[in-house]
Amino acid sequence: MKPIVRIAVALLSCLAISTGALAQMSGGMGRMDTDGDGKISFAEFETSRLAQFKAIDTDGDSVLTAQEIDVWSKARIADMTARMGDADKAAQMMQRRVDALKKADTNGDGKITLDEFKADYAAAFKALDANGDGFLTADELKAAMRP
Ligand SMILES: [Ca+2]
Ligand SMILES: [Ca+2]
Ligand SMILES: [Ca+2]
Repeated sequence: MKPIVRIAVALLSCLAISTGALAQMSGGMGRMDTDGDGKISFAEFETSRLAQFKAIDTDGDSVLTAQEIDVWSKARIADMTARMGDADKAAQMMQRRVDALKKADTNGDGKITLDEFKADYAAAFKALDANGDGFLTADELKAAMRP
């Protein structure tokens, strides 16, 4: 798998809210396919990414600080632990999500601005959209999951 695709998959796993499993998402396309046409448009992808940004950006200044990410990740770990009953696994899964998120910090100042975040998910979408038609299909997501 190309590194950019791996990052994109890690990002996508941030979005599969119920289990974090891409497998589940490619089956039901998760919550991103809001119009239910069986594929994810960039607008749907973007809506979902921006919702996540907003959820992490608790002070609403359009910058994600390490502290905000830390607070978010701890809350998600607690959430997932309650659901899965496995604190280690929850912590591991969140670590991957946080690592993927932090890759968006392209200027390395330890903060993720909205611009950095947007550039990151635009690249992720492009990497996943194998045939370049502007939509992510279940097949493309499945292909990205294959090692
Ligand atoms: Ca759709
Ligand atoms: Ca903030
Ligand atoms: Ca930055």
